Amino acid sequence: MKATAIAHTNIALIKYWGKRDKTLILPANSSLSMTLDQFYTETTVEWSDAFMTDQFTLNGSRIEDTKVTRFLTILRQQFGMTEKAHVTSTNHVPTAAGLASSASAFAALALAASKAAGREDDDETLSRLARLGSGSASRSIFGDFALWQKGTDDTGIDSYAYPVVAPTELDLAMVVAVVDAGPKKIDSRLGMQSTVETSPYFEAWTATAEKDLLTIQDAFKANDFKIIGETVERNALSMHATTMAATPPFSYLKPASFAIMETVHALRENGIEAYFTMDAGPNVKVLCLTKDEQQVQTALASHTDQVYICHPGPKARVIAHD
Ligand code: 2P0
Repeated sequence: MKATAIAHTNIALIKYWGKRDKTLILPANSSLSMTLDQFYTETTVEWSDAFMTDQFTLNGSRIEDTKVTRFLTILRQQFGMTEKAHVTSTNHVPTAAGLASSASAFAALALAASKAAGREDDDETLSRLARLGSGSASRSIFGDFALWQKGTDDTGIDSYAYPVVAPTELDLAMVVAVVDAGPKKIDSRLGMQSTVETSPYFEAWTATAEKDLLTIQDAFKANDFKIIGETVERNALSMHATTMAATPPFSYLKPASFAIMETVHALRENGIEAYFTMDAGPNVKVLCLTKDEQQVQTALASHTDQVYICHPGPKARVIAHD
């Protein structure tokens, strides 16, 4: 009753921002992501009726994590089990870089928990399970590029991710610039909720995101990197605009984030196709072609000494089981 799984982080090119159901983690809009090769979580789950309580150890320290506790309860319901779990996770990300992600964490946990329970869940089922832990985790079940369809059913049965064919003629890279000096970020779950409840731009955001998703899928098929990049950048800024109009207003972006955005624009003016995106924190991720990745890295290195070149990464996988 024990298994170990690895899942990689993913970065949304078209963002998930806002839920239509908080309990089932059903999104207001569909999203599309790239899984990264560099950053991942490795998680071991053991189920046993000899355990009195669930236990969670992260990076070597025992901790209480309400999201993990809640998720284990959901998994027991889904699996029809009563056993408690001991969970051990290690995040393989640079320390204190703000890159540890609930996406890789809950995807690895869902897969390890399922395998340890002796199940053979398919990827669609695993994606739905991971979604119940954290929305973006639904996409980390898959490698390369994944689309999380929002679904329309109230039960969540049709809200899961699936793989998207990568642009066949483009070798994409994502260069991550870490800007993590500021105070603790606003939790993405709370930030999202505040946006849904108070931002007058929220409705416009969901409509825009659905359009951006169609645009980027067409651009993937057409191998049109300019359209892909412009859509990614516009979508990210649209998401961040919703937070600035919330009550109280807030932003995840810092002066250093804006400085890096300027650098990305300067790269484009010099003929290097590079486009930025930002999530629930100040780090900036820059989408470019692999032929330009070194030049992008050099440009970003003038802002921070933590710059990582990433490529499309593998799908979640079991690496050991009883
Ligand atoms: C995304 N983010 O699509 C978006 C863009 C942050 C900005 O998914 O409440 O941790 O656990 O479903 O997945 C971060 O939110 O939120 C996120 P929950 P999650 O990647």
